[in-house]
Amino acid sequence: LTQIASLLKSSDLFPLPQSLKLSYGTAGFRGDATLLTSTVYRVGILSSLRSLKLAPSTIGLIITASHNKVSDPSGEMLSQEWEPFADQIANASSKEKRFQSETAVVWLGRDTRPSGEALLRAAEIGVSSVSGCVASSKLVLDGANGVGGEKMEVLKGYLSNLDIEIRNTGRDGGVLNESVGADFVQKEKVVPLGFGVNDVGVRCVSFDGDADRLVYFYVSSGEKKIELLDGDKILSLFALFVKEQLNVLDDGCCRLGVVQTAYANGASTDYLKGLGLEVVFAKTGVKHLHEKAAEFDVGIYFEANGHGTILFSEDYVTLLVDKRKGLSEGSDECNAVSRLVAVSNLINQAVGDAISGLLLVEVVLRHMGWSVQKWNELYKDLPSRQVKVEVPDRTAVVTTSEETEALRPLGIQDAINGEIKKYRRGRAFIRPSGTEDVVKVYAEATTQEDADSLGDSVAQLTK
Ligand code: NG1
Ligand code: ZN
Repeated sequence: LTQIASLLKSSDLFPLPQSLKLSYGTAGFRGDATLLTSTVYRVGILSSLRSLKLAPSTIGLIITASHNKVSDPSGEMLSQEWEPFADQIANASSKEKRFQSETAVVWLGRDTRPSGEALLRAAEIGVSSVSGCVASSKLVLDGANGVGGEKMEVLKGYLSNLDIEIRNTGRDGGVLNESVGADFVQKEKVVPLGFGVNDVGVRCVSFDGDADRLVYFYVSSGEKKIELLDGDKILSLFALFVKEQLNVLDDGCCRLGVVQTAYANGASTDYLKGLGLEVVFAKTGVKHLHEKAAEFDVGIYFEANGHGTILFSEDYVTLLVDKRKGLSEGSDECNAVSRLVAVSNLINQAVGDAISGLLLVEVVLRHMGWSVQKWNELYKDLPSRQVKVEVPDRTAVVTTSEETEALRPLGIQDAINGEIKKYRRGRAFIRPSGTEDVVKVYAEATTQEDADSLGDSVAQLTK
């Protein structure tokens, strides 16, 4: 069922153009390149299915000017028996797809036309939506015209296993953090400059200008809309991975905890609690999260905006290293210990940074065999809204230690609670900003309209 959901979700990225009827023809589908993205995506699905059917066999999919060919393991053209399926899938609306899956292997190729790249990406998404199979695809980095892009250019030379393209390095005259970077992407939920319709489905990551935060995203449809994988989702990915290793070790003595702020999306908190994790809340600002995370053997913290890291206590790392000595090389337990020790070495435990965060996300996705779309499905964010309110004196707002409730001005929390009650899964809070002369309002609910409306009414109360 999860796989059907994943397939349906990815098919939303590539709706069938209206009034288009395609036929496999003599050696593939022909058509205008702009109309073909949705077809190539469906051919990707077909290729995966063919590979599963003939498992363990590799299928080839070649995208060339006006012909998109599927070739069988022998290297010959797709068996004629399968051509009707090719037609059906190419013309299928979401509801009609059925499949089973194990592991598919599909090799993709393309010619040198500029449109080939976007088509290849569409095929890749089709291939990987059928099974756990992931074409190990390119990562595109938005460097926010800051220091991170430059450093990644250097690091790239050492990362032979990671295909990474770097944009917004600042060399082409772009301005630091202006319509680019993690803060812009997380707050506006649109593509940064330099990204657009040619990137649909591609795994993308934005650093902020000083490269201490990161958020992932992919272009979902249209030119600007994105699916955002924010700090909460990075935290969830890391927590799941660490927990998986601890489960292998059956290590009840390790205290694993995650730290979030009031800005964490409610869906992420539910997800983490659902994993059986201890979730604690800290005041906004890395130093507060860091302090709380340090109380655990393994403490993972992230702000929704992408600041965060994993902390390992010295004692726990020593315990792991000792434990490894008694384990046989290559055993599940030994591998789990090695992975945890490797994570403790890879991640920046001083304060967290975007580069080590990126490397760990990439490693964990590779380990899970997940595409960015699959990762995104861990949970679905509740719609949220943030409003900044200018007030004569922001220090008049005093909150509880976790910033979820306002203690002053007297009576304001009751009024906020009154608004919250009007919405399903409503949640809202106000707090004085630590960096700007404003009071910040956060609201979330089950629909964007509700979140907007709750945010606006709480902002009215705050004025
Ligand atoms: P303030 O202005 O206190 O909300 C902002 C961010 C913090 C943190 C700090 C310091 C939000 C809502 N707030 O703080 O998370 O990053 O800047 O850089 O993103
Ligand atoms: Zn920063």
